[in-house]
Amino acid sequence: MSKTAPAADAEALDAFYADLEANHLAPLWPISAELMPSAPTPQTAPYLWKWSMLRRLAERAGELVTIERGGDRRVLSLANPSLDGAPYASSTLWGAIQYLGPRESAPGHRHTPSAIRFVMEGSGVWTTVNGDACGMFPGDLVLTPSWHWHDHNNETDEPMIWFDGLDLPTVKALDAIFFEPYEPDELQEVRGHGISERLWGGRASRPRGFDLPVGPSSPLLVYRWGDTDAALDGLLAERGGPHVTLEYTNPVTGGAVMPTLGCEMHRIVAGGRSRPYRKVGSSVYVVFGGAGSSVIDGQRYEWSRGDMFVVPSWATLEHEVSETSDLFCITDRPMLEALHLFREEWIDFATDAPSRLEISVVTSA
Ligand code: 1HN
Repeated sequence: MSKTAPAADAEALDAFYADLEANHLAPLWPISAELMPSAPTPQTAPYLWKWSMLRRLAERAGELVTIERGGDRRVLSLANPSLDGAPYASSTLWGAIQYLGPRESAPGHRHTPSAIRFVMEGSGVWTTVNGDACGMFPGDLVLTPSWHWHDHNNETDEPMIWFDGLDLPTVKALDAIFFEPYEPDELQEVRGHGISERLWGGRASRPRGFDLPVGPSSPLLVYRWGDTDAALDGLLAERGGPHVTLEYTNPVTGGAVMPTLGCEMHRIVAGGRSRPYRKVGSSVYVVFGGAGSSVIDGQRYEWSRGDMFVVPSWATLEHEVSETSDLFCITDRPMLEALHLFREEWIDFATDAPSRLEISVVTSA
């Protein structure tokens, strides 16, 4: 069958297309191939930010910019240059670094986007989540789920820097953003310190005899680096490497920590290489330790501690490390799984694709 419907003369067709446009209608046939590619063709491109640059500019923000009501947070977002100036790491994920100076606090608020904090530097800041003051130390993951009150409070004499990951671009695309400042005080009243950890932080245990509100997100708000580290060691001891992955889970469901955001930690042993892999959905990686490189759709990105990089949907990903390396990442996978849109595959280059021959090194300021 012809793509342009019944044959017509050029003049009549031009008039018809003009008429369509004037009436805010768009014919599918000229754009169907672009709308329906055989596999995802994301706007999001890979990109890598170096820690030395992130650290330097976060510190400068600390010197130059105070935290006021309204602005609320000293946050530098990873603005992927492929996204037309949007302050987003990928089309679905927000990634940023946040700097909180000595004796500073970031006032309480809540919003419908869900967030995670992954601590890069400094020790002892409290993020209070619905009245539960959660201590933050390097390598810890702290959750601030959708519509939970949260403030950050640095009672130490050192600055603190962490990675912020949010589902904000997705919630924005769904026109579902709500925000509310905590009032009248800047900081919440603290009900206690580490409440969620005492209730839910045991190994494979569930509290009985407590009045436990159950929501869609993990009731455990903090995942300590010591536990993550030990779990990765356990996986390596069991399987021998070179690459092990854990997903942080909601202890109630065993599923993702939040409905919209998944969190993972990858450990790749020195000299090791991961199997080439791709999945639907994007990820933002944070190098917590080690040094190595990742080949993303044929381009090599070299990284070391603190660097952050974006892996787009359906991009082929392969890590190669010189030192044993720990890569934290956030993903939109829980959303894709909930919608039955998730796919993943491991790629055997020997038989599947010849394209790996062309690898260029990307360096980034
Ligand atoms: C936010 O509330 C925080 O609470 C961090 O620390 C980053 C990015 C966009 C919107 C809200 C925070 C954020 C954010």
